[in-house]
Amino acid sequence: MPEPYRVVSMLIEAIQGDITGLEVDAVVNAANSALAGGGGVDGAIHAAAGRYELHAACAAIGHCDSGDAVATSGFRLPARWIIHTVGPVWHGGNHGEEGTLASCYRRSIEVATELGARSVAFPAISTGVYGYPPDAAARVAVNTLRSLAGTAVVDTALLVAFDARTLSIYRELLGEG
Ligand code: AR6
Repeated sequence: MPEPYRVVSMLIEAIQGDITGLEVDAVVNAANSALAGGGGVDGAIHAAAGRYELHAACAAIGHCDSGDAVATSGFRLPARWIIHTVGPVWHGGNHGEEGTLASCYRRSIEVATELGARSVAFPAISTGVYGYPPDAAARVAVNTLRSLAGTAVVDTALLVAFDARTLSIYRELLGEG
């Protein structure tokens, strides 16, 4: 019989800052399906982790579907692992965007659990280049993470806002507003 996971609660906290500097077990990257690197948080993570090493690790994996997640080493980041997830491109909200975004958070926590990561930091997936409205995306993030509390070894999920507006949306949803 496998050991049951013992952690019964997951702290969900919002902070503002640059995700690349965080001392957590894993940072989540808002990647693209080709895992090819890009702008936004993906560009920042590649630059901070080491472009050459991270590009090679991503190329070895090759692909990640929207809503799925894969892991690499964190290389030069303080974080031990990078969990690459691919958010939905916003097409107005009637194209399965919410389900795909929820899947990003769920799969990232599942991958973190497989790795044994206890603290995981998430950027506001899809809310930059991919155009997902920040308030709707934040609701999906908070609701999905809350629904996963008790199922994972992850005991701390950090929602990392890059800007003050996103931070205030998270705070309000978390009841800290
Ligand atoms: N730390 C934390 N959050 C950040 C940082 C950072 N260093 N830099 C940006 N953000 P985006 P997406 C925030 O565009 O919408 C890439 O080219 C940013 O303010 O990075 O999922 C990929 O390769 C925003 O709130 O990701 C894909 O092609 C959030 O991170 C595509 O963009 C997400 O914005 C993915 O687009």
